[in-house]
Amino acid sequence: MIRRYRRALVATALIFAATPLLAAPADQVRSRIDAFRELGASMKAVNDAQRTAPPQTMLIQISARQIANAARAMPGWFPKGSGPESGAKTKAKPLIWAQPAAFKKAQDAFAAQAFNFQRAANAGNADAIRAETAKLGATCKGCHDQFRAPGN
Ligand code: ASC
Repeated sequence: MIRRYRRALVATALIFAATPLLAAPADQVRSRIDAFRELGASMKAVNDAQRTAPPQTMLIQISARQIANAARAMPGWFPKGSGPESGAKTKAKPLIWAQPAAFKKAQDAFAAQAFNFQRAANAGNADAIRAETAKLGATCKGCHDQFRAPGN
């Protein structure tokens, strides 16, 4: 039974495996920009939620989860070929693909801090949340300074 369909199964598996490679660079850039826009909205929510008295801890916790999920997914947001050489309009610098170890280090720093931040958010201490938020913003900036062309 399986034997009969093996060829079709293998072909289907290959198509699925190759799907990221088949996505057009313009679509990859679009998805990346959308994902970072969402991440920026979560960061804004975190900052806004701390401007009220008392701070809106539950909103911070929900945003922290979104930020942590973005950090987990982010390594997949920069497929080879989705840089400016694709012709798509992107602020992602070629350095991302030229120095993958340095880029990974910056992404890992963000992810580690996203998880620290989430832990602080869930613990609910306003001062600790504030301190971890500042550190989180610094890891965003660390990556932008090195790997993102200036401007909004
Ligand atoms: C944020 C955000 C960033 C960083 C950066 C820190 O809240 O969206 O990209 O902090 O502005 O300098």
